[in-house]
Amino acid sequence: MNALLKDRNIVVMGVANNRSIAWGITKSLYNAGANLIFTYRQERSRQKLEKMLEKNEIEPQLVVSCDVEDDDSIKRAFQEVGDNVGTIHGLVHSVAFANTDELKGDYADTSRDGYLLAQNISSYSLVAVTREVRKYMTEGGGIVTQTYLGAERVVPNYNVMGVAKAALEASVRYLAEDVGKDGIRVNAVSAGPIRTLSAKGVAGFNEKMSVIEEKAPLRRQVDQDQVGDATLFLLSELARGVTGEVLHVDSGFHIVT
Ligand code: NDP
Ligand code: N5H
Repeated sequence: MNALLKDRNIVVMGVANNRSIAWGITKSLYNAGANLIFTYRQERSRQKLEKMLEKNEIEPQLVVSCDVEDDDSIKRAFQEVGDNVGTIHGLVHSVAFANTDELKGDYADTSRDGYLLAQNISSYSLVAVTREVRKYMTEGGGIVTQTYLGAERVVPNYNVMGVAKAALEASVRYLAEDVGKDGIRVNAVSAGPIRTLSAKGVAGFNEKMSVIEEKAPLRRQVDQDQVGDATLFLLSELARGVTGEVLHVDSGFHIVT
């Protein structure tokens, strides 16, 4: 237990189950004293989340529906959060989506619809959400999103998602400039492979995991708790001088060849 986020109202988007990166983040933020607000898309995710919160004796401030494909849904969600908690001090964006059949084979075969879908949910959503949440971040604060090395390098199979993450990382920089004048910082965590619901069944995932143990400087897997603590750091005053940054939490894998 620490008090890095004591009395801070933080919105967490993207808990689907107890393997979600956003759930690892939830535990770190809760242990730092944050008041937590959650958004979910699927009813199944809401049910799982509420069970997990109960089991871990975490009392949420609010749980609201938010489909990031839909501007009205985003607007409604943040209005409801703002009406309930007043000031928001932080936001965790941990959502992405692409069609599974476009996460393999040639990137050149990506369809227009599939490209736009990945960009819409995985990248544009950060822009739309920042626009809404900043209205309630009247005391400054932090926004943190989740990205992957495939934004910077060609990682086989990551394909359309790599291009969406590249746009997401560029958005982090442009948004950081926009909201910096209001004392709001925008950063990303670039995590190594973690076995989650999204990662399940995608081609090449197991190989990507095993190479971390062989090649990364720390020679061990990355987990949700490590990403949680790095996200906590970026949301806290400890990172008050950090914005527009992509922080790798990948056992150092990105520095080796
Ligand atoms: P999860 O499957 O646990 O989480 C993905 C989340 O995205 C789900 O909660 C899902 O909600 C949500 N989501 C998808 N579409 C929408 C939408 N239209 N509106 C709102 N929410 C939506 O996987 P992860 O925890 O792995 O993924 C979280 C983030 O971490 C993603 O950005 C991912 O790219 C990133 N990441 C993951 C890595 C990994 O190895 N796992 C590595 C690096 C980055 P619902 O289920 O309710 O639809
Ligand atoms: C190089 C790799 C492995 C290959 C690429 C994986 C990319 C995964 C990202 C997206 C988010 C996965 C995805 O959209 C899956 C969906 O098509 C199907 N799944 C679902 O609908 C589930 C039920 C819901 C909960 O999922 C979502 N997203 O809503 C990358 C890996 C080494 C690292 C990795 C897995 C990165 C990443 O960005 O997630």
